[in-house]
Amino acid sequence: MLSKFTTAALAATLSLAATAALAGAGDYTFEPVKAEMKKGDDVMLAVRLTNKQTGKPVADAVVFKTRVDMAPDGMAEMESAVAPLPSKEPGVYAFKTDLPMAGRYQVTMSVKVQGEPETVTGKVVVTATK
Ligand SMILES: [Cu+2]
Repeated sequence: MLSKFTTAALAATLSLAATAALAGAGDYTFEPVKAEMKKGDDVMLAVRLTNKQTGKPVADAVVFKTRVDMAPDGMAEMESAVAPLPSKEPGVYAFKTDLPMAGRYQVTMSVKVQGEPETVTGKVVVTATK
C-alpha cells in the first residue's frame, strides 16, 4: 500500500508530466525578418513566427494586437500606429508603421495559434537608422 507521502509525490509527478506534454504559449519564437531599416513613415516590418518544437513556421496565426513603441530606448510612450499588410510568406506577419526617429523599436504581438488555447505573445526589437 502506498503511504500518503508517496501518493502525493506520485500525483505531483503525474501533473508535471501532463503539463510538459502540452504545447504552451512559450513554445513559439518571434523574430524580425529584417532587424535594421531606415527610419521614416510607412516602413514595412515583418515578423517570423516559428513553432520551437517542430522548427516550422506558424502560418495560420491570427494577430489580434500589435504595438510598436520605443521602449528599448526608454520611450515606451512613443507609440506608432500599425496597419497589417498581407503576408507574402507562410509564418511571416507584416505591418506598416512609422519609425520617426533613429533608435530601437519594440514590436509586441499577441496572436492566436490554431490548436493553442493560450494567447501567444512575443516581442521583437528592430533598429531604425538615420
Ligand atoms: Cu523615440
